[in-house]
Amino acid sequence: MRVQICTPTYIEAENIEEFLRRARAAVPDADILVLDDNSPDGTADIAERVGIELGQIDVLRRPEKRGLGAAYRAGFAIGIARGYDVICQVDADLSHDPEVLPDLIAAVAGDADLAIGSRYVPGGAIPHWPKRRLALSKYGNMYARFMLRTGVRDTSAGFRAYRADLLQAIDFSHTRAKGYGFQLETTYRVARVGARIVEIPITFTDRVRGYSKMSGSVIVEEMALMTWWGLRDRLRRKRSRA
Ligand SMILES: Nc1nc2c(ncn2[C@@H]2O[C@H](COP(=O)(O)OP(=O)(O)O)[C@@H](O)[C@H]2O)c(=O)[nH]1
Ligand SMILES: [Mg+2]
Repeated sequence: MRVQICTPTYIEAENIEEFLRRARAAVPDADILVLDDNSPDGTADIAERVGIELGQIDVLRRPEKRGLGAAYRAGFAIGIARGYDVICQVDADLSHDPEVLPDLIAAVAGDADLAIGSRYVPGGAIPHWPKRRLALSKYGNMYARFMLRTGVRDTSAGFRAYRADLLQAIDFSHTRAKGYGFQLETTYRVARVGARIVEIPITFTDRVRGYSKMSGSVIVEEMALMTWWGLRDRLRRKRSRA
């Protein structure tokens, strides 16, 4: 099975080297693709240097900061074109423990179509998040599950392994979320095609170095998309009953 790991970066110079070393050790056979949006702190240069040393690591240098959704769309398209069987996504800030990657990949090598590293299933945890961030994420995910009817507890998680076939089946390249809403949009599409999703509990460690790029506009986009899709589905169900 050929595996690709997609890692988006924006201003992760302090984290990218340790991330790549740990990821390389955790999944020695996988190819890693760093998706950098022209970070002004030289993240891409570090990734390239470490990549040459460790092997099987590519860096896609994107011209400007365009948001997580756009970075993933580019990375997944490369993964599909290169014919990988499994395509993973993981953050570079070490919030996602690269050592969990083999478990996510194993789930997809089994009978899952999508494996999510989940903070909100039993055994999952976020030990260090401030109360406000925790509440936002927790209630945001409850709202997502209610609106989108995915059955998934951690819809906004960015730690995942996909069967490449599934990404094609959900037509990922035509998703529209610019930012973090990409996770919601893909989960929503996966649930609608009836694919098998498993959630594997993870401990999400708050980043020790660098800063979060989550912003108010990200939250507004997520809320707007979820509400729009959820209401549209309810309207459609009502019409089809009438
Ligand atoms: N390429 C790219 N990566 C991004 C962008 N925004 C965030 N990231 C990366 O996406 C991952 C998650 O972002 P982070 O700021 O840690 O979000 P948080 O964990 O929700 O606080 C990290 O690896 C970031 O460097 C972006 O606009 N473009
Ligand atoms: Mg983070």
